[in-house]
Order: sequence, then structure tokens, then C-alpha cells
Amino acid sequence: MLTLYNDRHALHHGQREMFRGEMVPCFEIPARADFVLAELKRRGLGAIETPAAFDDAVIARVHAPRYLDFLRGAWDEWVALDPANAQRDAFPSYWPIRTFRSDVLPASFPARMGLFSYDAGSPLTSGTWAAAYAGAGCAIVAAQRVLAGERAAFALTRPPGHHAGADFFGGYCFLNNAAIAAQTLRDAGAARVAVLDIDYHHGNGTQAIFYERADVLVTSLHGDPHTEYPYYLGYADEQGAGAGKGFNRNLPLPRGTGFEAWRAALTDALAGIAAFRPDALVVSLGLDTFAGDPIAGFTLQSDDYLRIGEDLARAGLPTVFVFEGGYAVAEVGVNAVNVLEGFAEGAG
Ligand code: Q9C
Ligand code: ZN
Repeated sequence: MLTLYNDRHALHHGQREMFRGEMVPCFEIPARADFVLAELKRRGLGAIETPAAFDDAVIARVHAPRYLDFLRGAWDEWVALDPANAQRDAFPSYWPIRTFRSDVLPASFPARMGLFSYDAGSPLTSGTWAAAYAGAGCAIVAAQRVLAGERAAFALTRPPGHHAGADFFGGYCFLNNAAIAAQTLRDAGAARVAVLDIDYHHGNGTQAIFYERADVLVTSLHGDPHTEYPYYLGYADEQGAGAGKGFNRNLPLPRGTGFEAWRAALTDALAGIAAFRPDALVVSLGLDTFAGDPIAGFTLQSDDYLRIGEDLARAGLPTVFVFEGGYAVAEVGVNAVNVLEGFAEGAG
């Protein structure tokens, strides 16, 4: 399988994140992608390329211009607040929750940072924009290569993307790579695109981006938001709105779910996708469903990921894989590559 590797991913390197009242070491670290890359090479799964250049117009079809302007300039504005900030990651402190206005763009940088985010766990660093932008390029080129005839391609990038909405970051995500891949497929002629999100956490950003659209079916398997992050979205009754009614599907599963029940939900998800008759599939490939994940609650084992790849191949669709979560760092490479190898073997 062809991999589009973001060789600038390590420019995003958060030091600490807020967790239960303290700053703890980040879970979303550069080593995650390094382990996946090393395992891809060790198993010789296919060509690994880094896009030299890409057409970025699709990014502004997924994200709001004022959000992109903010993100591009955020680090410089943070350092301009106080030169000592150059040594500290940027975090929001204020959020315009209900009753506040979000139409006004405040001059204050901290105020804008809160306007464009929804949690305190997603540090923004000196290289966040450069890493996220290059990662979006990997998603774009992966989609283009699949359109050009590759059965599948893998965008190996971080920071991840599925929590990022049209105009907000959060959940370690800044640009929604899966949504950007799906939009690229649509723009190039795929009439219908399915996004299947198998990260442990509900892909709230992806859901929100396509919620009122009938051309992109979003299906997500995830920990029940009653108890699991991102808490405020991902319930089974969220089925889309307006023209998009019926084109969003959530399959929440209780914390503690093992592979048998998880796989039954995957079968259900794939049946819904087949009924939609998509021209292509985008898989938000989170590996935080693994039993050893430090911030999640399912109990999948490494071999289970081979079966997942085989099940996905059986859908018979041109497929773009996008790397999302997975924080058991030493195992994330094996688990990710197991999915890709299972797919490659299943696809024949
Ligand atoms: N301190 C993705 O998997 N925080 N994002 C959880 C741990 C947010 C996960 C609490 C988790 C976001 C892409
Ligand atoms: Zn996750």
C-alpha cells in the first residue's frame, strides 16, 4: 500500500497537556508516527512518499477562512504577547460558551484562541501550523492517488484531525485530514464518499463538517460519549440535519467493549456504507481502541487489527486511510500496519 508520509510532523511537539488539574506529558507525541513509519519499512508494505507540493485550495472548502488565518498566525501572536512565551506552548483560557457571541472576532489573541477551540488539552506549538498543513497535503495527495487508480493509500501524519471542525481545534487536532481527503474525492468527481471513523473517540469535527450534507456519509464507532471524550457529541440519535438527514451514523459502544462486539458494530457500519453505494471510502484510522491505550477503554488486541483490515477490504472500495489517535506508543506501529496489511491481503 502506498503511504504519503508527513516528514514535517515532528514540528508539532506539545510538551504538556491539562489533565485533572495538572499539566501532564502529552500523549500525542512525534514518536507515534515514528513507530508507524518504522513498522511500515520493517514489513515492506509498499512505497513511502512525501508530497513535494500540493494544491491547498480544498483546505478552505473544509475550514473557515478566519480560522485558517488564526491558525497560520497563532504562534507569532502568542510570542508577541510575551517573548517568554517562545518557551511555552499556547493554550486557551476563555471560551464563548452559550449566551456569548461568536460572530465578533476579538482583537485579543487569547480571546480568539478560545473562540477557535473547545478544550485545554491541545497545545499549539511553534510548528503546529507547518506540521498540520503538510499533513493536510498528505491527505490531499493520498486522495488524488486513489482517484488516479491506487486501490488504497495511507496518509501517515500527525497531529491527527478528526476532532477539528470547520472553525475549531481540540482533541489534539487542528486540520481535519479525513474531511479534507473526503472533500478532495468529491471535488474530483466521486459522487458519494463514505467516511468511517474507527478511532476510540467520536469524530465530532468530521461529523459537524458534513452534518447537513447528503454527499458524504459519516459513520463512527466509538466509546459512548456519556462517559467518554468528546462527551458532547457522538450519540446514536445524531443522524444528520436538513439535506444531510440520514447521512450521519453513530455507533457508540460502552467502555470495556472487546473485539467481538466491536467487530459486530463494524459489520453493521459497513452494511450501512454499502447501502449508500459510495464511490470511495475514507477511514479515520485511530488505534486507541487497543487494550493497552493509556487514555481509552476498549480491549482490542494487536491481531484484531489484521481482521479489521480484512473486513475493510471486503467493502471493495477505493480507500484512503488517515492516521488519527493511538497512544500506546510502542504498539501503535504494529497495530496500524496490521490494519493496512490485513487490507492489502484482503484486497488481493
Ligand atoms: N488527558 C484523538 O484520539 N483528552 N484525540 C483525553 C487524556 C482528549 C484524543 C484525556 C483526547 C483526545 C485524535
Ligand atoms: Zn482518539
